[in-house]
Amino acid sequence: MILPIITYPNKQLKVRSSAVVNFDDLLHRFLDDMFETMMSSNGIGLAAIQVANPIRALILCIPDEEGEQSKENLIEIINPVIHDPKGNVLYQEGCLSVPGFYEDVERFETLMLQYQNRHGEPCTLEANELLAIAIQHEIDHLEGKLFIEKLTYNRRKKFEKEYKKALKEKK
Ligand code: Y12
Ligand code: CO
Repeated sequence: MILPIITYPNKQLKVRSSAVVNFDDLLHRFLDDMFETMMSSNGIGLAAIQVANPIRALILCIPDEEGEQSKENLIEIINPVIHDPKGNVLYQEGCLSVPGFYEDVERFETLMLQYQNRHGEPCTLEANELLAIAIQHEIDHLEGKLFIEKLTYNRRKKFEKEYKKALKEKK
């Protein structure tokens, strides 16, 4: 089932998500719906709060060298914790909850991630490049933070003006 994606400035996006404790069928069906929703919107990452569920779950499906996304590359990440972040990198980010806007954001270049999979099993992964950036972007969602909050004052002002204009034109 494709779920509606909440968009900025909806206040729900500011909610801090809570830890997942039940790794049951309901969670599995919800993760399946998140995948369908993300793929139907051409996303590469989606946090549960973006579809109005404030739980610490996110999914990522990084495209391969040909730019193709396949379910084999889907990573379901629950209750994540970042360890050992290193380096800095600038990347132009976009977000399904801030449609139509892309901005350069600074992130750690590499990191280690501890998380649980859909069965509650502990997992570890080492991330770099786009995966590391996407993990940080999605974990920020779990804290109620959007990438636009990392912009400088002037860039944020410019964004707000353009976004408001785009919203008005949509109506
Ligand atoms: C690097 C930077 C950010 C992330 C987080 C995941 N972000 C996305 O998956 C963004 C997807 C996105 C897709 C769009 O296309 C459609 O909606 C059809 C899009 O375009 C518009 O809204 C017009 C914007 C963002 C991971 C890695
Ligand atoms: Co996002």
